[in-house]
Amino acid sequence: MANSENEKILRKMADAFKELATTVNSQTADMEVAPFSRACSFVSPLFGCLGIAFKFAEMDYVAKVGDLAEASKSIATLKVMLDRDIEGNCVRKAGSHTRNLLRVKRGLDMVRVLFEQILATEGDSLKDPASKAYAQVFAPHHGWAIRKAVAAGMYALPTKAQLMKKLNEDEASARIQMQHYVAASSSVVLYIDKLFLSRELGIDW
Ligand code: 1PW
Repeated sequence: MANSENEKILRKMADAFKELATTVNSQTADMEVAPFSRACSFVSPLFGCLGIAFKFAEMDYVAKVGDLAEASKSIATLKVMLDRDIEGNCVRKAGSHTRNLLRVKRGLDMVRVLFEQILATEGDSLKDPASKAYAQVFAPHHGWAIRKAVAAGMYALPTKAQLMKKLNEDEASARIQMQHYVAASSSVVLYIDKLFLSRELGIDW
């Protein structure tokens, strides 16, 4: 059903990430927490469009983006945020900003792979694109129970046509916004990976 709340979800995501990517690519300024968490919040409604089975993914993502938005009130940049957790010896602690950032980054990356797969796949089913995105980004970090639940959720995904309708897009306009998000989010994801790796925090936990 068309829903005015869902108006231009893809465009908002694409525009917000294009702006972040411009900052990253300029290499002159550090990425700030506030615009980053704001851009991430534009991705949340997409999870909601993927069906009831992804409600848990949405809740987890929204909570973690909310933590980053809260952090942005007192911490200017992602770099400073990581450095504070390093100083506080709490990088990997459950609920730390750094740990939440790593999870949120995975969410962004999974959506990037999902869009890439949708763009490359014929047909109306989202099962293969979503399964591939999950397998590539999250599955290596999830235990058996979560992997099983996600696999079950793949059967409750909307079709591509249903998703387009929820997003208020036709296929042509959606493809363009997805391509923009794919390009922009990969710069942002790479930037975050480099932040972690330059501080020897690892990205595989
Ligand atoms: C687009 C196709 C749909 C695939 C959706 C896959 C979503 C997978 C995320 C499910 C997450 C819900 C369960 C929560 C898991 C947490 O244990 C975990 N969070 C994540 C994002 O991996 C770790 O969170 P923690 O321990 O740092 O709070």
